[in-house]
Amino acid sequence: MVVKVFGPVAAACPQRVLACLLEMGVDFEVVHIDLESGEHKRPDFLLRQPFGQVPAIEDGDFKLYESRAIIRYYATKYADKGPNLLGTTLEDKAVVDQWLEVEAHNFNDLVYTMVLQLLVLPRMGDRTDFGLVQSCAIKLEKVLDVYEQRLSRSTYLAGDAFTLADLSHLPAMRYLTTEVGYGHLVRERKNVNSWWVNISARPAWKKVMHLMA
Ligand SMILES: N[C@@H](CCC(=O)N[C@@H](CS)C(=O)NCC(=O)O)C(=O)O
Repeated sequence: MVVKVFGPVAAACPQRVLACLLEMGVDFEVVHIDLESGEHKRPDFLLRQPFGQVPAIEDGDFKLYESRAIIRYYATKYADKGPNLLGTTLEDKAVVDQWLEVEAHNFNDLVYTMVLQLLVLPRMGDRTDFGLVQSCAIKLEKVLDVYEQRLSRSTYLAGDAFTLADLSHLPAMRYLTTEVGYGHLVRERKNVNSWWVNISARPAWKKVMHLMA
């Protein structure tokens, strides 16, 4: 039975899940959920994701939402089948978790607000708050300075191997570098830029981009 992933392929949070499934070699099918028409707020979808957000998955009788919980689940479930995306020792795993938390709370929230303000609200006929975008960009510079330091000491965020900590950044990094016009924040930082060039060239991520095209 293939895993069902509910959500549009173009949305960042479902992309996190797709990248993980592709890395781990897990078969899946995408069940498109149309955000524009509000399908994610309808009662049948709220049974899958009570907060009315994508993604959600269905794997036989098992259902789960929250993209980072889903990637942890599949990286653990298929640990013996695919690459090790979780770290090896207890300490390695803790560092992966640390950077997953940084991604969720220090990095993603800022990029998400910028995407919302610059792309989503204008599409819905609402005005962009450019002051808010600017304040997010200033905060993001400080966050990326921390990344720059970290990546001067290791190829990947949690050490010398690609893990969920890196994978989880892929969707928002793509938005930042290609969709909202803030790619210079990455290009100006040598180590962050090399890291992004490296992780975005992974075959699994290229397949996600291909699904999106
Ligand atoms: N923490 C949730 C966030 C999910 C989320 O924000 N999904 C966005 C798409 S990337 C969404 O559904 N946006 C529509 C909405 O919030 O109404 C996760 O990681 O799964």
